Amino acid sequence: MQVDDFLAILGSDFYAGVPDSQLRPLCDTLLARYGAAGAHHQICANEGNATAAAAGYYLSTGRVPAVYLQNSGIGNIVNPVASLMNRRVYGIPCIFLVGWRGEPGVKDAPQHAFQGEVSYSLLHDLGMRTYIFYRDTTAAELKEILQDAAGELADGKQVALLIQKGALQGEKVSYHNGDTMQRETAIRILLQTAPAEDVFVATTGKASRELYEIREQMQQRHDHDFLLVGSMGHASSLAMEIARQRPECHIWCIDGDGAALMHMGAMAVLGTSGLGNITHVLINNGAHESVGGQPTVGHLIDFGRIAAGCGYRAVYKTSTETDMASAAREACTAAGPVFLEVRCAIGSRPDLGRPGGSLIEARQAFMSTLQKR
Ligand SMILES: Cc1ncc(C[n+]2csc(CCOP(=O)(O)OP(=O)(O)O)c2C)c(N)n1
Repeated sequence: MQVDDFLAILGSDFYAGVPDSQLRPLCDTLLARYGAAGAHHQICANEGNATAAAAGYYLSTGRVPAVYLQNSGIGNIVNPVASLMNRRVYGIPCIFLVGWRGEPGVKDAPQHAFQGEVSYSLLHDLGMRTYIFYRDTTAAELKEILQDAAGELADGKQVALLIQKGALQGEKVSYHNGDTMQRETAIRILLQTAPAEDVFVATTGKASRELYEIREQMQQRHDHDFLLVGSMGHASSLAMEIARQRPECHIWCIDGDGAALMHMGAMAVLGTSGLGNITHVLINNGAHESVGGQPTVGHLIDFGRIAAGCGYRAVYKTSTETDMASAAREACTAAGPVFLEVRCAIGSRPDLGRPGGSLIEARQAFMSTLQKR
């Protein structure tokens, strides 16, 4: 279905969410119509925040809001759905539009398999009447779904549409910022600068895929890298604990601005950890590049000052290849926790691959690297 028709039938006039590649036509259309932050649309730092923003909209207007998310974000909505919106609490109606990655029977990356399998039951267990929006759902069928949902919403309940891959269509928008360095270039410079024995933890999305491919190109093994293929926003916490348990290793955490914002409290805990052997590299393209490039607030805030305020002992910022190499060299010897912000363009190679092989084997290889030290 064309996204314009979908939105016309849905009829909500407030949308909050976190972008998703499968919901890209919806995200792009909302951005084109309403911008990233306003009275009709708000891109949020995480899906739980989006749920709370939707609740605020309902409280102020009495109208039913919609929240959009990839099913990976269901975990983030559990708390505000169960303890704020639920009918036994405040009874706040809301429509959840959930991109269905890892739908059983549809080929997808391993981190989506289990999440895809349990999405329907998780939404159901959260008390939401859940409808599947298929690739061939018609306008008449969507209207019927919404008629059925209206009773639930009027009763202060929430409903969900679990949206199949390819079910929404629309014009793709491409996003740009004023920066020029590619994220892949920045990651390559890091690998060329860091001593070979250093360990890397990389965030969800294309940063991990690029790290994997650069290792292939450099004919290096993958056993010094841990890729957070899922669990967006948690790379720095995982890296922090490796740094603490393995003080003889230097850990580089390659993070994204969207991911860091998603659980920004992690920076306060890492920054005050006193760990000397960790460098938190924030690739800041001001966008959710991996799912289409929709904006974050990453270019509207000062991460360096936030990091300094959170206790990081050294803070660097770069946007050029030359600066990047010298900042990375300094980070190798500075007492940590070190924070290195790297301003990057929005973009990636169209032929970027995905890590091959078993994730369990990758985990075992990584653990042996840590245990050998
Ligand atoms: C909890 C959760 N919400 C949403 C997603 C979908 N998702 C995967 S990568 C990504 C964007 C990450 O943005 P950023 O950290 O800025 O990195 P970039 O892609 O720009 O390199 C999103 C939204 C996810 N994997 N998990």
